Amino acid sequence: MHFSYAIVRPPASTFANGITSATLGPPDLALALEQHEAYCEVLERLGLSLVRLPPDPAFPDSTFVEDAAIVTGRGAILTRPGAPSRAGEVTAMGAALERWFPELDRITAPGTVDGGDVCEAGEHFFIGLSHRTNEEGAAQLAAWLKARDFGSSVIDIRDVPGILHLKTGLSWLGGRRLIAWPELAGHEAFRGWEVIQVPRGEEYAANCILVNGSFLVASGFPRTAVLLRGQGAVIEIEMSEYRKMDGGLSCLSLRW
Ligand code: CIR
Repeated sequence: MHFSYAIVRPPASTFANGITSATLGPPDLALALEQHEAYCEVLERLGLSLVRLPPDPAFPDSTFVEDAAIVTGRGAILTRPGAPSRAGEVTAMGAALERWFPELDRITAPGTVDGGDVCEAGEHFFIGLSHRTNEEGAAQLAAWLKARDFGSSVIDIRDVPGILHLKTGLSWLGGRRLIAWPELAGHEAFRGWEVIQVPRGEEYAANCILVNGSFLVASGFPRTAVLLRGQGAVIEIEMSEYRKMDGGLSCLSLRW
């Protein structure tokens, strides 16, 4: 899908208080802001108009805008994030999206969904069942997608060590191609798909995005960059401060 818009939100002063399992030390806010701006410039260079939400110190993880909503070519739905500290992020996201999507739907209790668990692959969506997205949430989303003529399949990642969201370990490369962690690559949901395995030691780079013909990938993962270059243009983006907070490249923007 061709993207025209993206919502972004810089990290707030409280960024280091967000949830993380990483042991890479606290993020440097000034550097995180610099990296965020560089990320935004890449999106603008690729033709997207950015909707920039103001940083909100009440929500340390709110820079990860992708988790609060799912936007498709056939409508948008607000999620119900699985981490209690992130639930309120949906309010600002709803206010921002309403202008483009007046009929905004939402995941309702007891369902929970984090957008990071939802991997769009053209007409099909892979939905991760994780410690953030529960069965009820996944079922609500699958029904919502079906009503819009999208297919979906659910992938249980709850027992995969080290994976926060499905998209931590899976990205769509266009067509019927995916890139995935080796642990996920053999899943039955990928029958009929070509799955490129991210090289061992470069797992973080499996979270990449295809934006208007270019692959955006975290810098510092040369073997993955070579694999992606075989598929199209590659733009590397420094993500070090977001990685410290378990954040992947995709979650810094919500694109449509
Ligand atoms: C969290 O644990 O919720 C945040 N610190 C990181 C969220 C990253 N989001 C994503 O990968 N989609």
